Amino acid sequence: MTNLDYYDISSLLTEDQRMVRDTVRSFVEAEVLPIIEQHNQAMTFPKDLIPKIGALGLLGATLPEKYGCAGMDNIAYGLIMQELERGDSGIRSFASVQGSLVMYPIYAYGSEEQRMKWLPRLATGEAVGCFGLTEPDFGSNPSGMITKAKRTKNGFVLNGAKMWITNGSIADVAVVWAKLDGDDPKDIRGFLVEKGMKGFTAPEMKGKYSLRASITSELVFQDVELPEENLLPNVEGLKGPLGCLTQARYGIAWGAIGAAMACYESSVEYAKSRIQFGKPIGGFQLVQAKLAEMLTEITKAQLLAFRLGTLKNEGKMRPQQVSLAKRNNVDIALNIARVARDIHGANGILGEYPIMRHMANLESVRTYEGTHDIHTLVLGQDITGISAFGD
Ligand code: TGC
Ligand code: FAD
Repeated sequence: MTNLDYYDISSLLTEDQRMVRDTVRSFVEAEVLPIIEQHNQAMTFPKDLIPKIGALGLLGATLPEKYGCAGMDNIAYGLIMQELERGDSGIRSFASVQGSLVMYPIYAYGSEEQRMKWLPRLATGEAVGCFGLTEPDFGSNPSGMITKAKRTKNGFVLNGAKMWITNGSIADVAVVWAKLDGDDPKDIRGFLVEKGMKGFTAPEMKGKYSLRASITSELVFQDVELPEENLLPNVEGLKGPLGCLTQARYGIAWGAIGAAMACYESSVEYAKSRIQFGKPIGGFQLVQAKLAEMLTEITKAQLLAFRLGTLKNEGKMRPQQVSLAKRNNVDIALNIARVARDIHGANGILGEYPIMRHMANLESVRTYEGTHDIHTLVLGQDITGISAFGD
């Protein structure tokens, strides 16, 4: 493990944080790694893991104990994401969506009744949630969304469609963002759409080469009637969904390090044992340079995530800092996965090694939660004060 903690970040962690990390690591080794490749090949999500992840307190882990959550700090939460994604990005995605994109908005923008109704069940995994922001024609630019809610005598009627929704077809509750009455981004509101509501369907999307052990669905709303109490009352405008994305992107900045660590670990082991030209390939300078580069980038990403977590714990973290970390850490993880594939030679394309699965997963991670280039432009705006978006 020393190699994967080159700057001894462990010594900066509290005992509780180390315990959380090690517990999740053991869980992933015992419960995720033995089954994940099978699910990846079959394109199925290991639903049996949901109650186990819930029982460990990993869902909505930073939210208060009053709602059945673990009340952890943000570094512990980051370490959870790192260790889950060391197993598979799909498992981390499940937990990210449930915690940061479903439980967080219910907690931050919901009524006390909504919190009490949903949070304890979402924390144990008894209920599953999904987050519907992206539409077929509005991905990077969610402000243009056309899903509409209209006010009626008893509440609202919802029409529209969302696409690329993680956990969609297994969700008991969908946090759905729609424009209420008007057509301006300030009209965007959050609604809780429940499984079984008339006019609501969630067909699963098939044929993915990435995040295959994760459920991705469409959400279709045809005159879905929602009672008044299913509106999230405490936020209006695009800052509602973007506020959730800040939470989830923070977790991804940590999670991507886990995928990179898995690829690096496998590469070191492979380089030490694979013999060519009469010696281990790890004895060749070109291979050593690749490993040195991987370790350097992982170490930089770990320091970045740790500092970001400290800022978040102090309430000082800015969304732009999250953009920098998500952008960098996913980028280096994907590059590391590609180099790892190269080091493994032909074996690198086999499911026997975790490389190709991580590499394919990271292609999605680079796109979702704001594409690499969208985060470049967020930083560009922060640096220059000039927005590259819109007119
Ligand atoms: P803009 O005018 O900049 O902002 C509108 C309002 O939002 C506020 N804001 C934020 N608030 C919190 N966190 C952030 N990160 C925020 N960014 C902006 C902003 O202050 C403003 O507030 P107010 O009070 O003035 O109204 O908005 P824009 O329309 O110019 O858009 C900016 C842009 C392009 C950065 C944004 O639209 C964006 O981030 N686009 C990317 C979309 C995206 O990330 N979608 C993700 C969908 S969910 C997903 O992918 C889940 S995958 C999960 C998994 O499986 O793990
Ligand atoms: P587009 O926005 O069409 O972008 C295409 C390309 O154009 C990208 O390279 C982008 O960077 C570039 N581009 C766009 N605008 C600009 C610009 N202004 N300047 C320069 N380049 C630009 N969404 C949800 O709401 N909930 C989920 O749970 C969810 N889960 C997902 C799971 C998976 C597996 C995937 C793949 C996606 C998921 N998404 C989810 C959707 C994801 O957030 C979007 O795919 C993402 O926001 C990008 O949107 P898009 O795919 O429509 O690409």
